[in-house]
Amino acid sequence: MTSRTLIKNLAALPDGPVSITGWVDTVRDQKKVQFIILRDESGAVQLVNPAVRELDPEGVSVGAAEAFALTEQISALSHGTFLTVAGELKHDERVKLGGLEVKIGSLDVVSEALETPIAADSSLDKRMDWRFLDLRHPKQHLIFRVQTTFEHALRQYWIDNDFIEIHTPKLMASASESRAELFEVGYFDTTAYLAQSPQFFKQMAQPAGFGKVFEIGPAFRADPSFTSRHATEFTSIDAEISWVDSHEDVMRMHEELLVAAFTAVKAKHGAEIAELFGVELEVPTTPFPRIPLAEAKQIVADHGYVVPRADADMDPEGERRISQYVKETYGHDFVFLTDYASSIRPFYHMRHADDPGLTNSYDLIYNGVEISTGAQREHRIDVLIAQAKEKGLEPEELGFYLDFFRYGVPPHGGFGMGLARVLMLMLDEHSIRETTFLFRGPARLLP
Ligand code: AMO
Repeated sequence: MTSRTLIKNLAALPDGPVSITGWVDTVRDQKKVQFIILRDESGAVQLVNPAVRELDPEGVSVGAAEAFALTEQISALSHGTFLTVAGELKHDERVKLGGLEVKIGSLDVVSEALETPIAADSSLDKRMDWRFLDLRHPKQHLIFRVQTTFEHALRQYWIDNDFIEIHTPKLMASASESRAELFEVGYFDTTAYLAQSPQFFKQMAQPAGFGKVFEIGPAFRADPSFTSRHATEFTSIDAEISWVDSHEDVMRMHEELLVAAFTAVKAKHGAEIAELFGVELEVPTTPFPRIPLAEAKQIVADHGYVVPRADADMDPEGERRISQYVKETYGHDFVFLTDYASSIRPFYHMRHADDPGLTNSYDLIYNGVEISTGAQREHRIDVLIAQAKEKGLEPEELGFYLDFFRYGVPPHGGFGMGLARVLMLMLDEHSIRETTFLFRGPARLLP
């Protein structure tokens, strides 16, 4: 391995020799002095070199040729070039960037960069074409550091609460959600489908006696929409727990989990998020407000917006408005919309015992956008088959899934939550393209 000191660790070192690596952010090539701002994954530092513009004609001054060559080398450096640098660290309060500077002794160009094809004001689409360069900025790095901390905190919560982590197959023989959004792939002499969610398999862990399970993994939807919140491949955060009395138990776990994850993100990155995104991250309080969907639609109607279809889900504008109402009324960024009509929920959602028109289910809205769907599942095989048939599904199509309910299964429920959506809303970004490492959409399979 190349021996190097991370730039963020320079501050703690005494003045003296250091070796650092990174890429050129900027070069300020002045007559008498040259400055390079060098970046690595941990930060940025100013490098300095007293410029020697002409070779000493007598050749008497020791090192003059080397000093001249170094000046020429720095003048030729392009933005994005990767370097190793050996030099002398000097703490100096006058230096704006971190109060220190490295006087360059020698510099090796490890990999030279062509002129960058993107600028800060390039379109999002162009930035996506050059995503590896687009990602080279502190703001983008922070998104994925936040993602790392967020996922780690989710896992920690689940480990502390006796969950088992599962990895379910992404090649399936049938749909797990609606048949409309299925990707087909050739699979030897038959057809396979990319998993739209781990729904069936996380439920399978229930008759397997696992109790509580989670998965963070890819999900695929052949959804042709070009909105800021839809991708054809996304990372889904899923959990499923046994012995729930209703969706209320799922919501309680869900909100506790989010509090744990937001607490961790705020503790580790709160100051940087405020600085780079201008967002004062709020850790939500529990319980999150809960509003039945029908009531939520009435509330937004009373405030002047009628959700276009009375028999459908909230539309994006409705979600935005109910969030705004919840923020003004309860001071909360999250709201569970509950008790969706059976007509707009999948066959596997349990229905109310006293009103089969409603389900034990919810959507979680955060800062105006749906981030999650959860529910108690129907575990009684005869009811499950009847509900599937009502939705036009034949039991033969669901063969293996239905077997899960024939050999003993506890009541259970869970949720699925889109990782990129949570990050987008947490950081007040405008598209999940910004909070996905490499976005996949109907018109994007590259890079
Ligand atoms: P649902 O289909 O609502 O529910 O998906 C759950 C969450 O996944 C995210 N999501 C998406 N993110 C980006 N692009 C998409 N095309 C996309 N589709 C969904 C959203 C959404 O809220 N099996 C159920 C969950 C469950 O009941 O456990 C399911 O998949 O954040």
